[in-house]
Order: sequence, then structure tokens, then C-alpha cells
Amino acid sequence: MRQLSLVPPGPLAGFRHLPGRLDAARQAEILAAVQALVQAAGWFRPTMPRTGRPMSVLMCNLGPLGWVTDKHGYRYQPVHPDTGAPWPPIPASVLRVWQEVAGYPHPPEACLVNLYRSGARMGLHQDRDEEDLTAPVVSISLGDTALFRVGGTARKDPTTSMELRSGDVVVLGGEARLCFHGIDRVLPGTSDLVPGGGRINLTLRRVTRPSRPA
Ligand code: MD3
Ligand code: FE
Repeated sequence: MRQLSLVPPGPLAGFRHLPGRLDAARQAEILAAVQALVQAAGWFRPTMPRTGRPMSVLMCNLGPLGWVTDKHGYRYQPVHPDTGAPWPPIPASVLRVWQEVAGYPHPPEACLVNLYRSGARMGLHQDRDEEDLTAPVVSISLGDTALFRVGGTARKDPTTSMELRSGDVVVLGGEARLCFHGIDRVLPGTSDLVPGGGRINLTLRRVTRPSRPA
């Protein structure tokens, strides 16, 4: 059994890595549901604000709001940027993970689906496009192992690396919510869960402030 890593007080208080939190059956159930929905909706290729440079990751969203980026900037919107169709719903198998680990009484509104095929990566960044920064971010890793980097709340802060494996769940709450993080690379051939190879990451987020208490 791999150990839950305990992080001392500081910028990473609130960072919880839950290795192997999802068994093989739950990983397969989640992947099947997500793949069917994303297949129907279609992947989009995100591009960087201003420069329009394409990212190496392919994206789709599930839920009432989806995160998109293009030359106009980063934002949440209710429809797919290429088709204008509403995002498909977040499957029950995915909502269950949020309910089990988030410790937050309202459902997530956005499930960003990131697909890393060979060579894809994600540069160091903060997640700060949400109104409700008191809600945690919950991440589910499926498929090939990723080399993940996490630092502090300032870009210059020192970073540490760790591996995210298929079935791992990460909960980013408290001060960790605004930590810089990124994916340095994905290790090909480390899992056969994703058909065609690679890694799928689901990131669950609350976007708006709840209008009424739970
Ligand atoms: C949030 N995705 O989509 S998720 C992203 O594996 C993103 O695809 C990565 O970063 C991926 O925005 C990492 C896990 C994660 C880790 C640390 C965080 C999300 C975080 C720290 C603060 C906020
Ligand atoms: Fe992020």
C-alpha cells in the first residue's frame, strides 16, 4: 500500500493526495461513462490567451459550466466552444467521488476532462477563474502515470514533484487551492486503461458561490 502523504502547515496545507483511492472497477466505470459523453460532445483544442498558441492537451467539460480558453482569455461557459451545445452532465460515478472526499456541501458545477496523448503536458499555473475559492478542487487521474509538480502560492516558490497514478485522487483545499501546479510529462505505457494510451484527468470544481446554504 502506498501511503497518504501528510503535508506540514504552509502553502500546501489542504493538499491531500489519496493514492489508489479508486479501485480498478471504479476507474473502469468512470472512464466508460466519461468516454461515452465526451465522444458525443467532442474534444476541443484549447489555445492560449493573446497568443492563440495551441495547448498540447485536448479538453472537454461535463456539467452546467465548462472551463475554456481561447485568444479572448480563460472563462467558464455553459456550451461547447466548437458546437455551441450544452455540456453533457457529470455522471453519478464522478459526483460520488466529490461527495466522498470534498467535504463541501454543494455539488461541483464543472468537470474539466483533460486528455494527455503522447508528449502532452501542462505548464505551471494557478486555478483562479472560479468565484468560490472556498470550495476545494478534486482531481481524478486515469490511465498513464503523470509527473506532477506543485509549488506554493507564488510562482517563484520552490516546487516538489510526485507521481499521479491511475485511480489517485487529489483534493486541493485551503491554502493549497491557489498553489502553482502543472504536469511535466506523462509516462507512456504505464497503464492500459485508456484505449489508445495516455492519461485522462478529471478536475471537479465549484465555480459560483452557492446562493443558499446547504
Ligand atoms: C488545483 N490539471 O486542469 S489536476 C487543470 O492533471 C490542471 O490535468 C492537472 O491543473 C491535470 O487545471 C492537475 C490536479 C491539481 C493539482 C494541484 C492543484 C489541481 C490543482 C492545486 C491547486 C488547484
Ligand atoms: Fe490546474
